[in-house]
Amino acid sequence: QEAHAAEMERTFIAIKPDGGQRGLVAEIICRFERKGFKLVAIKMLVPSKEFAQKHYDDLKEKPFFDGLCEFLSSGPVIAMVWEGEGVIKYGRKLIGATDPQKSEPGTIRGDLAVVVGRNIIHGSDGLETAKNEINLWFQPQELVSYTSNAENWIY
Ligand code: RTP
Repeated sequence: QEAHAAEMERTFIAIKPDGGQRGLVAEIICRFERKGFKLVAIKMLVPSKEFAQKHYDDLKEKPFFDGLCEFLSSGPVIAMVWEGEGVIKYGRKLIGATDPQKSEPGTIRGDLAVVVGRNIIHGSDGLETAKNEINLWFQPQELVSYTSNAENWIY
């Protein structure tokens, strides 16, 4: 069981300041929970602009980079790590396309957001990014390893 848990894939998910302000935290967590993914870390913080720039480092050449970092640091962010088989790719599926005008109904952005600059949630886009983002946002001791009985029924 322990070894199995240690091998499980993990992704970094963040509810951006607009999601928190709009009272969508429970709704978003609910969708990951119901699917069968497991929450292994969660905290609320207001990231500094410098921290936001680190998080979005790969986008530093984009014209929207400054506004994006300004926005991410403008209020509370709910930072989470979710675990489960295929959670990186499927988490992105639950989230929907970057531009809410293009995300399918049924996805978080499709159901709950309207414009790309206020798309309420972030999710890691690959294995490397997930590792880097988890390391950036969390200390190793903040990641909680525990056995959940639900797993015996999900897998
Ligand atoms: P995320 O990292 O937030 O999950 O989003 P993503 O991979 O789907 O999209 P990415 O291209 O990495 O962009 C990161 C965030 O930048 C904002 N954005 N604004 N044209 C624009 O104004 C624009 N394009 C992207 C979005 O908030 C996007 O989530």
